[in-house]
Amino acid sequence: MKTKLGLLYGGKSAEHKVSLQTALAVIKALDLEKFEIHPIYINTEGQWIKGPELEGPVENVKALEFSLEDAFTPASLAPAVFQTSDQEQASLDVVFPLLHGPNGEDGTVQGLLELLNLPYVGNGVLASAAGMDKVLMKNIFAQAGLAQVNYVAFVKREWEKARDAAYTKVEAELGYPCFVKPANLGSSVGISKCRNREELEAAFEEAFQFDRKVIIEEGVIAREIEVGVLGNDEPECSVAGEIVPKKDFYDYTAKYEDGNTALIIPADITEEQYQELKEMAIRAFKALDCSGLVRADFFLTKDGKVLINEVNTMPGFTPFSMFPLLWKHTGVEYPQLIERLVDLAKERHDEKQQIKYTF
Ligand code: G1L
Repeated sequence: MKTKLGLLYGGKSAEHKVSLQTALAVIKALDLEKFEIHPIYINTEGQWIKGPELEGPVENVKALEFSLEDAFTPASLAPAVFQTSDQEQASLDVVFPLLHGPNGEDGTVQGLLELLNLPYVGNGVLASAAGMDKVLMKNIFAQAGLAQVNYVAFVKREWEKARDAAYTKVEAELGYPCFVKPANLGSSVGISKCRNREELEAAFEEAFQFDRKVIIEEGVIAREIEVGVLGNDEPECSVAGEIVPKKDFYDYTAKYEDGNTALIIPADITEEQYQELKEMAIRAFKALDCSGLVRADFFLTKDGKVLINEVNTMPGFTPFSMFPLLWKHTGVEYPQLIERLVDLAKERHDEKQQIKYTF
């Protein structure tokens, strides 16, 4: 029996195009002997449109951007698009959500899939939501005893009531340089580097445009190292990779280029550093109650200290993104990675079905 895989992509976010490109790459990699592909497109208006089952690879993203006229289910009501046209058959076996930002990565879509009792790839409601909030994530890391940069956080109201007290606290606990960021955004808008009080004031104004909660992190001089984690209750780590800003990498022979950065895989770090990264990545995965996958991002400071920066519960996922490349170098090619994630989704769902909710 083929696995009926629902592919959920598009979405009402800035990452709409990235999501489409990722869906295209995933479709290309799927073995049609093993999978039936049921595309579900969320257009930029936020409407859910179920397309026809895909009988073969598609040429370009245009073929994935359904309009309401060619919809199998002209749904504004999401659950309807999860039914297959054939009433005899069950609905989808597994859903693969390829969505970024609010309503996709923050646990809301995962919540819908839970209510429908459908297995889905990747992190659940709790990990997705906690992973979207930098303050919550860092508080959980702190509780798990993970080394990280110092940080402070404010909600808008606190800052409005006592601005100077907020700035003084930042200066006393972190000093300069520091980074001011909106707490809840997966992207890089509203982020500023501050070297003095004047810049700090402007940075607070800017960040509060994007969120009611702001985090300020100590600036460190460090290399950026990432590892991929894959699994459910016994997660495993990939090799490590390094992100190098392009302006710095003339002294590297970069293997991959990605916008303004180069990816070096495997990262040139010591065996001790790699063991520490792995141990911390797994601890972070468990602390956030992750499932399926995360990309764990670290700082490696000048004096050799390993600090966790964040985990990404929905990392870039084209064949040229860090997470798939890390696994490729660990011996898991892109199509196998996708199949493994689908299996992990089924396993987690099966296990959950065994849980008793009444007694
Ligand atoms: F389902 C997975 F595997 F968990 C998953 C889902 C989504 C992995 C990676 C992503 N990433 C994205 O959807 C994106 C960052 C490419 C979105 Cl635009």
